[in-house]
Amino acid sequence: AVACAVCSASASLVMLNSTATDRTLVGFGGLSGGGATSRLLPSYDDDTKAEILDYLFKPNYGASLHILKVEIGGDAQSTDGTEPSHQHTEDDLNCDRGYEWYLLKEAKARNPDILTYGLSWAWPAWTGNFTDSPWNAPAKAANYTLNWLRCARDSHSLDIDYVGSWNERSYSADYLKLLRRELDSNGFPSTRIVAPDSNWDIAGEMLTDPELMDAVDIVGAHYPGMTSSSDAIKTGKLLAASEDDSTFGDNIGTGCWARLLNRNWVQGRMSATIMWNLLASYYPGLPWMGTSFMWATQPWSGHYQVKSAVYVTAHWTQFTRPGWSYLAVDSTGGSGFFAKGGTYASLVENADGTGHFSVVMEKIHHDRSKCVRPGLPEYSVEQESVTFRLTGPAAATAAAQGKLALWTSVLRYNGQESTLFEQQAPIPVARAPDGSVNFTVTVPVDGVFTVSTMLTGPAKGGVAMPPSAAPFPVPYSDDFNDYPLHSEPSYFADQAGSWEVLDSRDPAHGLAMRQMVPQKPICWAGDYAPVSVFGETTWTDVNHSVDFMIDPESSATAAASIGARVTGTTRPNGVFVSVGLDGTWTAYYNLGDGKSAAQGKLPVDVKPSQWHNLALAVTGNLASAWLDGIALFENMDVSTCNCPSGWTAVGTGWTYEFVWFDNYAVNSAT
Ligand code: 147
Ligand code: CA
Repeated sequence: AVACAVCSASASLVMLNSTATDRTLVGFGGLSGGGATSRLLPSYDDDTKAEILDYLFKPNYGASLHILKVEIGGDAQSTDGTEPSHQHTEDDLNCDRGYEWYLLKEAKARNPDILTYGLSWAWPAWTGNFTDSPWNAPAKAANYTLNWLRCARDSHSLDIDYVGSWNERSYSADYLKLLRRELDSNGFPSTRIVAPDSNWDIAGEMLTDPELMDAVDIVGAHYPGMTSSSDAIKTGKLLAASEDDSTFGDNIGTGCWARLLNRNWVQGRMSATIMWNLLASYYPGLPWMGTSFMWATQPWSGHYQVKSAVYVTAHWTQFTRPGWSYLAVDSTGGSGFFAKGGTYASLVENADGTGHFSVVMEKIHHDRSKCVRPGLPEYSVEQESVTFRLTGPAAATAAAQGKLALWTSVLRYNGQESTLFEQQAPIPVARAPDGSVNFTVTVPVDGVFTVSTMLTGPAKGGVAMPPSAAPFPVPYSDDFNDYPLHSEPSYFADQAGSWEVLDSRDPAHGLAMRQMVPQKPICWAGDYAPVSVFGETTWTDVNHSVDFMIDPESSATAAASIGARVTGTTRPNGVFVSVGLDGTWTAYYNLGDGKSAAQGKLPVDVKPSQWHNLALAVTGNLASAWLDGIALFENMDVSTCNCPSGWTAVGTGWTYEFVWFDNYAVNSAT
């Protein structure tokens, strides 16, 4: 142990040598997508959207994120829904679909230095030459990815910093090398590749394949459990937890996150950590609800929630910047473990140790920092007085200022109030005879503290509480006539397939929403047939109707469907009825099991290009459905559905078809 001259005998001594610079900080960020996790955000009013985006992205305000990672929409289910592709088909190109462009631009508007990163979960079928993998047609897949970057640059003035390959699926060295060459020869030399967005295994191949080594700039692994591999470290590349957390956003989730933010560096030498997901703006009832910095699930009420992770993240993001250098994990470096548990990680502005200096400490109790995955080995923490001995250029900076900023958070549980990102009186500092600067801090259990030379700048922003939560407004109707072309109409949460607003060319209908995906994509989750859900997962008794038109480009198996009490994503349960070009109707309770509950002949012919109306009402155990006002069945017992409540839904039957919907009306829902 090092002798402690200036501190009390009971304090531990920690050395912070600001010349012991190590790897570069990439940054701390959030992930929108993988998938459809920001789906409801665009439907909020503009002022509320601005408030939410400020909490996430505005510098010196809230989470002040360094990195925004987004999904490159692939027309297939990617956890909480589908995100639309910029190329549904090889001939198609549209640079305005979805909400990720919006989010990227809003993030950049608040912080021009925010780093941006795109990654595919699913791919349109054509990108893999209609096989099950994009790696079967690397040239097509690379051009598809390049087109997304061109959309970003040419339509949205966004220079994307990082691009990945295929989320948590196989990587292809051929693809990664080709992508690097294509990026370089097509005007994207500064867009860097992160791979493989799964585990560390690619590192071994990088060590034996120089071209692959050159192609990959950052080795990114998911849920790495704070550890990387020796091969990954041997590559010399920056390492990232390019997706992490996924833990429900209460204070335990925030504890998980705080632990990761320090220990991904201290234990695994990762210099980026990205939370899945950025914003819980998807319907409660979908998978992984609320594993996010904030919740925004009610555009109709304006209600949203700011979680403790927003301000805890500020301890890192507001006191460091991408490009700063970590101090080494070493007893004479500047990052490591405290004697009584917990960690500290130091960063300096410049690689020579000059400029600003910050040290972030966390002492979250093991049981209150568990993430959803992977398991967390036992450790213990105790309150501890720590004397830090700062040396090198940062000591001179601190001494010249005469003080260091101290900001604290202490997470509390069981209804007790936490302190979140509170500015304390600065710590007075002076040079010791040996030139060092010494300061003592008592770090409590469940505390997150930052000490920094940044005396000004960081701030705790926020606005008054938003309105309270309220039920979805019923009756509700939408004629889709007031949306931009190619946009997604409010509240429809596509779970397979992808709908967008287009001109129906029928003056009686004007704009309507059309299912756009021509065949099953290269899926990430195993989609079945297009289906989009709507409303509240708590709805039991509903009466709703929709106009539909089967597009003349559809196949003979095309159908239009409507559902109630729907739960699930790719193969949902619920009470569904489909009417098809084959002249029959079918009632069924699961989209994927191939079973029908009842069938019959249609009372009127359904032909392509004709508009019809389909209505479904479910009350108690009884369901009724109508086509153009004529009953298909009435008061049918649906108790064997085992679907007590859920969203409403529309769909295209059992195959990928182009089906239009208009005048959607929820007449009643409770
Ligand atoms: C990740 C996905 O990349 C995200 O889109 C989202 O689904 C997230 C939810 O936690 O999970 O996928 C994973 C799925 C399983 C594991 C890791 C990541 N796993 O079992 O280790
Ligand atoms: Ca219309």
